[in-house]
Amino acid sequence: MQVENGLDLTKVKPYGDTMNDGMMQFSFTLPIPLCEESKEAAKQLLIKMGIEEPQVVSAQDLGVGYTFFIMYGKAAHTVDYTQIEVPKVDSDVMDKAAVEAYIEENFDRDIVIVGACTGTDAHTVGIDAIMNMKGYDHHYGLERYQGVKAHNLGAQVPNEELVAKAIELGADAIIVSQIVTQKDVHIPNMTQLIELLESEGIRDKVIVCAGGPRISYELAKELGYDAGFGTGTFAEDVASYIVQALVARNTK
Ligand code: B12
Repeated sequence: MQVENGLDLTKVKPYGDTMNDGMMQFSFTLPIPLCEESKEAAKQLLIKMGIEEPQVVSAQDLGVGYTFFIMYGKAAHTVDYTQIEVPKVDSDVMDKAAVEAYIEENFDRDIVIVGACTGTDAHTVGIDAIMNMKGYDHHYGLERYQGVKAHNLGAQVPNEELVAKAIELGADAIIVSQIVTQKDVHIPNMTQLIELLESEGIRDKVIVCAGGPRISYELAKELGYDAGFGTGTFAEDVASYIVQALVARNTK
């Protein structure tokens, strides 16, 4: 599958200066002091990772027996881009006005969405970006949508509190933000929410979505959620998904 500029989609390599040169940049820290031996260790690591001609571009002593490296090298491997299939949200993304029109056409009531950043996670900015009236990056949040009643419970919300609020408000959808993923802390927390919804007998009655910079659609599905949203998500992405999923489920 060759094309004019030398790109073969069945054998894609990183691009540095010229097509197929394979050049990549790496940055990482090794827990050893800055010296010639640690630079050699960094090179050997890259070689073991399948990188050819590794070069140390910058090595900085972090002052406590650690060294931070920036390295270049050539990737020996390629990927077959034509064979890649990524599970992702299967709905049309509508803008705010189109979502509002869709609600007007398909529902004779407001859609109730309850959201929170849950567990020990204190990062409010992600859920606020999606829900707050002022929105994020020129995209208004759900609170501003006609036909949506959005309730943002904030951060460090226990799953029990989120479920109780969703029941009290008769939520159509629960949206969860998880930003801290160190040591996979989000996995038991996200799983517990689904278990609580199941034990309350309402899992099938609500759309449940998760979002955050390290949340993929695939992970969310694996954990029992209806959809997952990663970086670069705006309110309209999740709003479009929710309203279309409700119609598909015939929840009017
Ligand atoms: C600001 C910040 C903080 C602030 C948070 C203030 C606040 N009120 O939110 C403070 C200082 C409190 C903080 C604390 C900590 N932080 Co902090 N923090 C950040 C920082 C710099 C920015 C996060 C942010 O606001 N991004 C902007 C928003 C808009 O982006 P977003 O969250 O990705 O959200 C978007 C999408 O992901 C998505 N999305 C997010 N949620 C949802 C939900 C739904 C339903 C949907 C549809 C979409 C969606 O849509 C949003 C818009 O596009 C990041 C580093 C970074 N640059 O990302 C670290 C970072 C997230 N923090 C980190 C850490 C480790 C911590 C601490 C544990 C540090 C510590 N040792 O104390 C504590 C945690 C405290 C706790 N209990 O949670 C790590 C997390 C690493 C990891 N893999 O888990 C990061 C990545 C920094 C790092 N590189 O180490 N932090």
